[in-house]
Amino acid sequence: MRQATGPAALARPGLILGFLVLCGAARAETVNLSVEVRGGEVTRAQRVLKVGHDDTVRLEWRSDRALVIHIEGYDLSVHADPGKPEVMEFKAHATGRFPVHAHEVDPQGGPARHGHHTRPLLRIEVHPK
Ligand SMILES: [Cu+2]
Repeated sequence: MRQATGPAALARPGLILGFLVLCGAARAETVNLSVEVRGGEVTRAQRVLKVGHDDTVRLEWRSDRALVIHIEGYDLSVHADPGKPEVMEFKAHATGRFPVHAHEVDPQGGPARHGHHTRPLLRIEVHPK
């Protein structure tokens, strides 16, 4: 059978998938992201952060109040204070969808309340390449 060429061929899902697998396998990137938390919320555009499998993710957090920011699954956390950006760096070794929670810090200096009953601050999606 003759192979179709041109835009029609590119639109075939199998070809596109093959293309992504071939191109993505060798190159893990470093992804720099900056997230601003205001009043315990992020902008709509930052509610889902997408990265690729095995990328090195460098995530900078800014917050207008003291928070402990915690990525479920990866179990990473940072303590973000107003005027003091914190950077989280990790390799996205596991694919999937990972909720990120912001925990209020006790102003009295006690331990951060830690519950995951509330809506996550955002989600990180790690996509296969
Ligand atoms: Cu948590």
